[in-house]
Amino acid sequence: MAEVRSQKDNGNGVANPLVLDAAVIGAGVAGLYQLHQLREEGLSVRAFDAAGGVGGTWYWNCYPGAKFDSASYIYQYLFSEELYKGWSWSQKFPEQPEIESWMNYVADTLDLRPDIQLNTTIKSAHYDEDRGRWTLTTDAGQVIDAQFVVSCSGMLSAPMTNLFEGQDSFKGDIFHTARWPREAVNLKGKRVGCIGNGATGIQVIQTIAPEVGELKVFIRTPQYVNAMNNPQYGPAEVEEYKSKFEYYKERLPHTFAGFEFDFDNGTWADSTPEQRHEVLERIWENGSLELWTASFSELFFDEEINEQISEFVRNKMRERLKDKDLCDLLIPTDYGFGTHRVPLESGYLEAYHLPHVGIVSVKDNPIARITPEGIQLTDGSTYEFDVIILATGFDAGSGALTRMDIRGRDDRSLTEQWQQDITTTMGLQVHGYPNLFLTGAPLSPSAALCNMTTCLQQQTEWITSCIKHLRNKDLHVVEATREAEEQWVKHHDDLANATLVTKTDSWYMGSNIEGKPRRMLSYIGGVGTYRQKCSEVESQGYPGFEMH
Ligand code: NA7
Repeated sequence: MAEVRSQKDNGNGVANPLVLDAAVIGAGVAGLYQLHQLREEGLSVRAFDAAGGVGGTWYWNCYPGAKFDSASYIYQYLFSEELYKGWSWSQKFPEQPEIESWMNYVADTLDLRPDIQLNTTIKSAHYDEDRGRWTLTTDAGQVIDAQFVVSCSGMLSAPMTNLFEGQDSFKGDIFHTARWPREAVNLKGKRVGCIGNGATGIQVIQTIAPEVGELKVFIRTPQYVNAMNNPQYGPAEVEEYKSKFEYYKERLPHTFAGFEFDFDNGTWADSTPEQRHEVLERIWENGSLELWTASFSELFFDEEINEQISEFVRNKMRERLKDKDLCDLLIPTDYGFGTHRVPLESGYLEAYHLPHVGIVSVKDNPIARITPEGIQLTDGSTYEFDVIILATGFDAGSGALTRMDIRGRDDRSLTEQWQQDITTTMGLQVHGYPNLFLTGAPLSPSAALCNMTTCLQQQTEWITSCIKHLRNKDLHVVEATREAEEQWVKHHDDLANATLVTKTDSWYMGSNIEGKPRRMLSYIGGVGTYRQKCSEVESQGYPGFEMH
């Protein structure tokens, strides 16, 4: 482990900064592995995280029912067989406490804790061109002087917590799902209002419905849902998936979305109606994200085919919903299946059959404000609650970065720049911000369309190789060129604009945030293709990245 120094003056007039080769922002899936890799390379490195523990998403999202939508055996680090096999999952889609424990297992097994600083929010990061180094400041006023900054701050880590007028006046408890209290919250018998029915809201609703006294769900946009098939794992199942370690390691990085499945069913166009039906039914029974990310790729491009697959899902939902009113409120008709994130669920639809659970449609009558007693709609109608749950999502992809004051060359501000347009070079760097590397950032698959561990491992490994390359050549600064960025943005947009995803409003397009530039956040060329493009850049000596 390289020594971390503190020196009197960093040459920038700051006394006693913590001097590092690399500062990693975040100690979640990406941050832990990035820290490990850079440390192995002999860099002095420290990871900083606002949370009180490691895990990132899996630390913060401790709301009732939080769980994986990726199978546990692939939401894994695959660089170490020992690490992979040293942990045994209890089921296919485990819940947050088990996932957080696994992240702690990773931190302990790799002995990362000495180089992780928790309860620390990075407030700003400013680049000094003369010195080729970054100065970071924390919420506690600590100053860090680092040659490299790697943001592992997460693509869904900036929660939309303050959305409604009057929120502070509410007399009961109000919780955003991503800021759920660490201590248990007693909802038994309480009157609960839940705003939001995305992947998060669905997990909360199906979990708390049986125990609360009353639950009203405020729905603006209904969701296509896919029933989860979640078997428990005993020793035989664990042994079975562990025996496939090499297979997953080879397979996952090269599929469309970093899962074990891919578009291997032929095309819709070339299949008979019977074959299509067989494929959809078989995949449906698997109860995973396969229907979305590995059934027929035309789903993303062809409106007619998308409509037929959407109708297949609608029919599955109709079979479970008992009355027409519920079908009208819960089954989407005005956008296509898979054009935004498809949630998995377990009993979500059935929760609405409980007599104390109801839906308030806020599509045409939006929420106006939160009052001391509850939620008031635009037409003046009010609903009284003891607890309000905000399952209202995130400023995705860019929010974690724009909430920091990041300034690159010539004092340019990333926050201001991304108010105009959100661009990156392969999601790994932004022109004008030398030695700043990104993970889980816009214009890469890890901004959304990926089994996150697959993509974050690839990105952090690319970053490590790039830093290693620089050091081997005795170079100090790397920056994506303007031309490379423009080319990447064009390539990204050409692919995105050919899809139906751009026609649907959601966080995938940034349209959940007022004033956010509308653009597809995630690269949709596929995880395998993206990886190949990144590898080419690396093997060709980093064309498009200026080094000195
Ligand atoms: P999402 O998917 O962004 O869902 C947020 C939900 O909150 C969604 O149903 C929104 O309705 C709803 N929302 C947000 N603002 C309002 C207002 N003002 N009024 C009514 N309803 C509102 O976030 P999640 O946390 O569920 O999921 C994020 C990702 O985490 C998920 O995709 C997985 O990858 C993990 P809308 O659809 O905008 O009409």
